[in-house]
Amino acid sequence: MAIDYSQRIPNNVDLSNDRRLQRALENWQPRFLDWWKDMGPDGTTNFDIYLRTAISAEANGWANFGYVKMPDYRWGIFLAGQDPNRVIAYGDNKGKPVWQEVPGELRSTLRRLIVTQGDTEPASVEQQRLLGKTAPSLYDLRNLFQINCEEGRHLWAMVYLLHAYFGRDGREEAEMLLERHSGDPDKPRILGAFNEKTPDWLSFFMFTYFTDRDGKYQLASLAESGFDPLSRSCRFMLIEEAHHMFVGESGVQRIVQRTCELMKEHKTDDVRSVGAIDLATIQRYLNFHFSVSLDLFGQEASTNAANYYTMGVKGRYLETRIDDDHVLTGASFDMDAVADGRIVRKTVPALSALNERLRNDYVEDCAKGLVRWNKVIEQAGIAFELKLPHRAFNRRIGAFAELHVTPDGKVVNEAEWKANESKWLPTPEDRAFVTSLMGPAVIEPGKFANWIAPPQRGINNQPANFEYVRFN
Ligand code: BYC
Repeated sequence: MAIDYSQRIPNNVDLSNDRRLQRALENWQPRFLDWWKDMGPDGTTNFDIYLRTAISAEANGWANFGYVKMPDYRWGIFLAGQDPNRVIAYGDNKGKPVWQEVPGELRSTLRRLIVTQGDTEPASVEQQRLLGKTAPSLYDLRNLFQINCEEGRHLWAMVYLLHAYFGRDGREEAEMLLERHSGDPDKPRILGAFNEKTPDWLSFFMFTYFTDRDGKYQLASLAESGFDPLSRSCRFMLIEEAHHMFVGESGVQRIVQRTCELMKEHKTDDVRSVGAIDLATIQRYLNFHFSVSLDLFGQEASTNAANYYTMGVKGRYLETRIDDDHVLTGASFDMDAVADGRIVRKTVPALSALNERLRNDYVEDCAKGLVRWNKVIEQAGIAFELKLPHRAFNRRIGAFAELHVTPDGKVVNEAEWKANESKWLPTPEDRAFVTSLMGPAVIEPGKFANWIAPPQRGINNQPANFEYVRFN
């Protein structure tokens, strides 16, 4: 169904035919806008921003570019098209038609997953609230706002499901999504990484590279859900997510590139003295964001994950392309585990290891960006290689949380960890230095802060000096 933009809430779910639901969502809408005003991008109400807006949920031609004031962005409810023949691809219900309503026995499980997913979306907007003040260019400022608007829309996607399928509980959960806040000591966001700060643009690019990528893998697993409205929501969200990861990957790449240029120009490793971010600091930020994002996949051995799978609620990454029985009751899986304070290889039932399996897919994907970043360093003739730290490094969730592990994967005692932590994770001095580079936003079209290279091409084929944001 085409997206109906004539409605107060644009949608392709025929909302006007369900008056009760429409009214409930229209009541939630002003609460969302209040939240956006209080917790969204600070001081931006009047800016005109060159944004893309979905015009169709089909694969082709879904994006339309134009100037929009963010509070007027048409947040709405867009589901990918319905496949009338879709069946559940795995678990006990394999081969049965997907559910168009929530099965009673899966209600609390599904609600919990949808709430956890929904909670991350506004959290990230809150984390990025002040970044506009220090944007390194209009191009980057526009990308930040595009991401913020789309995370807002992803919140709408989950709120729609809560309102439409979970009755009063769902409406209450939708309220709570606006009441918890990132880093709030009393009402924090649900998952750890979403209570961390995103205080500078290096953090922002690392976040969009590593943490948004967790979003990609979680959404892809939920896109396999037997609950069809969730699957269709996630499939559309994944299209938007791709741009967020592009912003992260190209952002880090442009920083690395500028650092290398200045290293060569000034024949020094000490690029801090010429106002850029040294490669060792970039590595420490990478270590932090990668390890915090690994935690988002949950415990390595998870009965929750096994149950989600068996019940047909959450599948594996690209489930239907995997060549096995899609039931996994007799299958096993090899993974790293902890025994007697050491990291050992263990064979476990595949069903209980589904979080770890998804984490493997994620790690493999993360490594691709590093290949590209390292190519920039190599082409500059500099002997330095960015590396993903070992998956047991700096963990807070799962078996490795009880160990101290170096980026190379060596288990060390607490004293050794303490003595070396400042080599591996951003120090307060690193953070202060990176913050010191974040001057007032660079708002002259085509100009970039000293510590980052321009992008290779503009948004929607616009030139680099395009006026992506008008301040009015
Ligand atoms: N922090 O059996 P386990 C995104 C809890 S990002 C705090 O492993 P499960 C985005 C867990 O809840 C994608 N608590 O759990 C990115 C459980 O609690 P209970 C977000 C944690 O369920 C950037 C207990 O520990 N989407 O979209 O297998 C910008 C036992 O753990 C954490 C989703 O996460 C943690 N890191 O796995 C914007 C998808 N990890 O039951 C957006 C929905 C675990 O003992 N969520 N716990 O009280 C899920 O699929 C699962 O909830 C999880 C956890 C994968 C997160």
